[in-house]
Formats: sequence, C-alpha cells, structure tokens
Amino acid sequence: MTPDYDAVIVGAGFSGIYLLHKLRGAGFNVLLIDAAAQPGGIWYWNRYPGARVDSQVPLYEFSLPQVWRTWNWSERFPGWEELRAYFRHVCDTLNLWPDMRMGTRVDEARFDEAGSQWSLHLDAGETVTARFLLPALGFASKPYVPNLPGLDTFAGEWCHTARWPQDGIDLAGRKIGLIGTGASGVQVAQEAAKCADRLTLFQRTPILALPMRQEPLAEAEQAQEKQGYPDIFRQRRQTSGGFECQSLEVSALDVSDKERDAHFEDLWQRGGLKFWYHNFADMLTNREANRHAYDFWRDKVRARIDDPALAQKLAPANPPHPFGTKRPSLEQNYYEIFAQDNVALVDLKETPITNITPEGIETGGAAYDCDLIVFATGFDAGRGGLIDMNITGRDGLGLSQAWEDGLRAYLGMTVSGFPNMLFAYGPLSPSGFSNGPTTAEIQGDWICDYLVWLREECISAFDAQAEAEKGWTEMVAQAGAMTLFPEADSWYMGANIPGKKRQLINFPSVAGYAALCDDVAGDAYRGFTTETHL
Ligand code: NA7
Repeated sequence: MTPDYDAVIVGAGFSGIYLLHKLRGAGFNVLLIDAAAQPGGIWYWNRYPGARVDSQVPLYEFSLPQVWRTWNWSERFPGWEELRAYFRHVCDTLNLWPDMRMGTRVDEARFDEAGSQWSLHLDAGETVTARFLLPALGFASKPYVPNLPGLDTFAGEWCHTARWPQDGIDLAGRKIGLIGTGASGVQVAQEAAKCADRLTLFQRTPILALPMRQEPLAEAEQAQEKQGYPDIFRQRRQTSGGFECQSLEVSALDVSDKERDAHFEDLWQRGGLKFWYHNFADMLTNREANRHAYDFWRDKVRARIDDPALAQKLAPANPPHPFGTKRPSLEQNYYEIFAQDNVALVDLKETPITNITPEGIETGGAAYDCDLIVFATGFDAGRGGLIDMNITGRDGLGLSQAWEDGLRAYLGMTVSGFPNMLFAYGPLSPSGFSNGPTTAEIQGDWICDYLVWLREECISAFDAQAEAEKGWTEMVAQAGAMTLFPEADSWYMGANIPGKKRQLINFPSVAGYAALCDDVAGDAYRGFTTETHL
C-alpha cells in the first residue's frame, strides 16, 4: 500500500511552512494542510485589534536569505496584518502554494499498522494517507474559555481573542468587558481604551509588562541592518530563548546595588523582552535575585500610576509570582489607560466573577453592563490542538488517553505508541519559551535530516522507545525544578487549565535542546525502534 504522500504537515505557521520548504527540497512528496484560509498560524487566528509580536525585527522571521533579502518591515514589533503579508511573501518566494491546502481541517488521524502509514480524515469528507504525520500546530492553537455560568444567556456579543472574527469587530462606542491580562489582554486593552465607550478590565493576576519601545523601520535602515542578519540568525540558535542574546553569566547578588540597577536600567531603556532574557544569570533560579528584578519593575511601573490603590493592584508591593515565571508581555501605554474616564479595573482576587447575565458581568458586589465580552483567557497550551486532532496511534491508543496522566514525549517531538509521527513546536520542546522561528528551524532541520536518514536506511516505521521517552520527560521536569517556574500558576506549568497535570510543559533552553537533538542524531538516532519493510 503506497501512501498518497511521504509526509503530511498540519499547520501553516512558522514550523509547518519551514518543514514544507525543507522536505520538498530533500525530494519528499509533501502536502501541507491548514484549517485557516491563509498561512500565518497564530497570526491568522489572533487578528484582534493590537495583536502584534513581542520579538523585535529581525528575530521573528526565517533565516532564509532569499526570504529576508526581499522583505522589509514597517515597524520594529510588527502587527498581525504585516505578519500575514510576510507569510504570503514566504509562500510566494519559496513557491510553496502548490503543495498547500488551506481552508481544510484534519478531523482525525489514525495510524494504520499494516501499511505503516497514517490515514487522515479531512473535514471535506476526503481521506489522505501519508507515511509520516507531522503536526505543526503551534503551542497555542486551542483557546481556553472559562466555564462562567450564564454565558449562554448573554445578550451581547462575545469572543475569544484567538477566535476574533476575520471581518473584525468595531470596538468604537462599545461597552466592553475584557477578561484576562496576559499578552493578548494588554494588547486589546490598549486599543479598546482609545475608542470604547467603556472598557472594564477584569484582572485575576497583574501582568508584569515591559515597555515595548515600538519604532517605525525605514527601508534604508533595514538595508544596513541586514548586513548583520546572518550573524544574528546564527546566534539565536545558540541562546536559551532563541533570541539574539541570553542572560548574563553574572549573579544579581554578586554585583553592587549600583551596578545591578545600572544593568536593569539599561535593559529597561532598550525595551522589548530583554529585561526577561538578558538579565542576570540567576534571575529565574534564585528568589533573592528575582526579587531585585521585581522591585525594579514595580517601582518603574508605579511611577506611571498616580492613584496608590490602582498602583497596588497593577504593580503590588510584593510580587504575585517571581518575575518572569509567567510570560511578561510588552506594553506601549498600558499603565496610562487606567487614568482615562472610560477605563476601569476590576480586581478578581477581591471580587471574583460570579456569573454572566444578559446585560453583562457580575462579581460578588457589582454588575457591569457590557455589549461585548472579550475573553483574553489564554490557551490549553502544548497539548490542546494535538488532542483536538483526534490522533490514534498503535492498538487504538488515543493521544488524549496517552496524555491522561500528564504530557510525555521523546525529544519534545514524538510520543511512544504513535509511530511515524513527529510534531513541531509541541510539548516538552522549547516552543513556549522560544522565539518562534528559532525553534521552528531547529526542529525543521532535525526532522528533515531524520526522514532523509530513514529513507537511506530503508526504514518504513519508527517509534519512540518508552524508556527514552520517560528519560526525556523526567529531564524536562528536573530542569524545571531547578528554576522558579514551578512557583507560578502559569500556562508554562499547565496550571491555567482546570484538571491539567501540573508540570513544566516546555524545555527551558533552546540551545540546550538543539545540542541534545544533535547528539541523538549523531548517535544513529538512539531512542527509537524501527522497522524495515521498504
Ligand atoms: P495567557 O498569557 O494565558 O493569559 C490569560 C489571562 O487570562 C491571564 O491574565 C489569566 O489570569 C486570565 N484568566 C484565565 N482564566 C481566567 C478566569 N477564569 N477568570 C479570569 N481571568 C482568567 O494568554 P494570552 O493570550 O494573553 O497569551 C498567551 C501567549 O501568547 C503569551 O504567553 C505569549 O507567548 C503570546 P491568571 O494569570 O491565570 O490569573
């Protein structure tokens, strides 16, 4: 039984597009499928006002010279429209369109033992088969909407930020209830505050947001900066977050107060996520070091808020969690909007939401009239999209069943019992901790090399060994235990989804991850069982 394709990739974000390019170049017969009408992955679904990337140009793009030489950005932190246009440019430049099927959802994927191949059921009713299944769904393809009593009675409009209607929602003059203050909540709030009749922001945990310092980018400036791109792209593979640099080698506790503050100030002025990824060596491992960073952040933010009660809610005297153990977002004027008459903050720690009524949102003591409720409440990160694809491996084992007691994966790319499947940007890989394209390229290169090796070895089926998978899963947990991440109720820890097992869902170093994957490749791809039928 010859399958229709050597490989089917699911997802047209950075990982899927890169995989398609690489595998085609290696002579494989590949099809890419995506439910979205256009490529861009997260930038197709997250098209709410203000949606933009938190990695500065040129970090958040492919390192392929034919792509970056022919592309210019208009801003240092590009927005969703420009990111979508970039993806179209990539597909044009690499001539990928003929092998992409957009607007098609994979409803179900089943491994067929006899043929050592995957059978995919598409929503159009069609079935396609492939030797290899390569889901590239991103870490945040399944939005989370909390189960609030009465939502079905709400008379207005509601939506999740990641399911924003493609023809948009006009926020002008609306009475908006915005739930959630993560990266998405901050971005929506800044836009809604400009034009809403009333914006009520429901905050459970304050976001520890950093100044973006957005700036326009001229073509001439980029032409000059492009000379340094190859070095930057090389460098980003060698850092822990996939950015252009990483934490210092010095402890925050081994420098004087003056030196420490000078470094904090420098990072603050430079803007972006640098205060997170280019800070002292022990900021994410030592409470005392971390507290210095928090206190600096708090004082900077408080200086922008006149009302002391509001300042305590947005930037509390004591940290709600160690700084950086929840993803800090970037802001442009977030702390100023609360001084506007049309913006109010509701602290859900004081007054939790009790229910939704036809008119709006009720908390213990008050009712807030809304005609639009926006859920910026995050994602079932890592596993959600994969589980929704209804993947069934060997012996009828479903992926949701395999992950019932927690996420397990070998190399953060494959699960024992699911032969011939490698996912990109999935759980127990650096995904959520990484600047996206960096890990997309590292994994894309590795997967392509592996499939070439399998072809050369005439191997028709591989499966991760249970022991190797156990070792990898435990290693990620141990790495996490050496950090402060377990102290926060974050999506990094799976703690944002009721019933999800608490565990670090991402590998905490891009460079470390790349080295381990290379090592496995150099050792004849240890940790897999293989079958030769070809
Ligand atoms: P996040 O970062 O998961 O943020 C979700 C926000 O929603 C966060 O403030 C949550 O508060 C809040 N939330 C979640 N559930 C509830 C309920 N039930 N009630 C009130 N508030 C709630 O998602 P984003 O979309 O902002 O960002 C995701 C990633 O995209 C981000 O990390 C970047 O990598 C880009 P909590 O903090 O849990 O108390």
